[in-house]
Amino acid sequence: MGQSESRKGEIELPPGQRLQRGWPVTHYGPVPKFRPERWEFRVFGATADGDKHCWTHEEFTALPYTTVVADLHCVTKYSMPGAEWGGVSARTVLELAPPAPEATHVMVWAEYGYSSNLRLSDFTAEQTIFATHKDGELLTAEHGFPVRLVVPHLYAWKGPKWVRGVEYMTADRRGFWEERGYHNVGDPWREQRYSYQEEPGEGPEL
Ligand SMILES: Nc1nc2c(c(=O)[nH]1)N[C@H]1C(S)=C(S)[C@@H](COP(=O)(O)O)O[C@H]1N2
Ligand SMILES: [Mo]
Repeated sequence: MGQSESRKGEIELPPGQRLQRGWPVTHYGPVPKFRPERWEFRVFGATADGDKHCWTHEEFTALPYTTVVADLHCVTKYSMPGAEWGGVSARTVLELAPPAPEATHVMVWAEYGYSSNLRLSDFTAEQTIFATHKDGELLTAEHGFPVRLVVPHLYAWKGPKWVRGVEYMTADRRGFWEERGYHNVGDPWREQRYSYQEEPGEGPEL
């Protein structure tokens, strides 16, 4: 049963969202070319041991594989229900490359400098996953191959496609869309779409 299905079998969507058939492609800028020999997944910033942790593509795809069924909610008001995302749980990354106790937020970095910030509590959520697959198939280039983040309980811009790294932070900082007018937290169930809706404490000063 997908997250979007209620016990009565109805699809429940966050306020203001409508169902989307198929899987549209939504992003800013070009689709990056994957170069396996240059690719690495890097965890840096406020790590527990103060070191940077890097995985090659081969190493990253050898990490424990898990699946999560979740919906994707785009802030432009469409939702794609019930996808099965497969890949590496954020919790696995946190275990293998733990943050320092002072870390409170993360910045997830993607190709071309796209980024999105998350509270550490959103990143450590059970369903947060670095997806390599959708519905059992490898992601296509336009959907984020080789790795995209999926944070099911937040709007989809919080999940960068073409992820290259995670920065542990000891204070919050805005990512790409969060700097450009989107809400710092981005909870679709509370319809946190735009930064002007932010309550005190929900984001760094603009
Ligand atoms: N690197 C990168 N990731 C991104 C974006 C982007 O512009 N660049 N757009 C986000 C937005 S707004 C959405 S709705 C989803 C769309 O994912 P899809 O194209 O696989 O449907 O990707 C997110 N991840
Ligand atoms: Mo989006």
